[in-house]
Amino acid sequence: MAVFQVTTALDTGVDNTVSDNLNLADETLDGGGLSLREALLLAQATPEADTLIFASEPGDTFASGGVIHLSSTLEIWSDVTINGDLDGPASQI
Ligand SMILES: [Ca+2]
Ligand SMILES: [Ca+2]
Repeated sequence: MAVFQVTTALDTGVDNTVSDNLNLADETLDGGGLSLREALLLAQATPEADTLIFASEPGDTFASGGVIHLSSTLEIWSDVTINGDLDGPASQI
């Protein structure tokens, strides 16, 4: 299982696409960081179940929550957990 950390709320331009070689470093370094779409596509390219988390330390994109405006539908076709609960299960965030 791999964990992919989403670091940008962008879903446009190069953050809306992944290259054919599906390389984490390439997708992290293009555009504003690793987008939800990039992380999802990378996760779905692995044979095992993976988890997506969101960068939420102080100073990170999602430190105070955040909204990702998707430019098109996200399709999920493999076992991926999207953990968008930034501060644990006791809150409503
Ligand atoms: Ca990117
Ligand atoms: Ca990209």
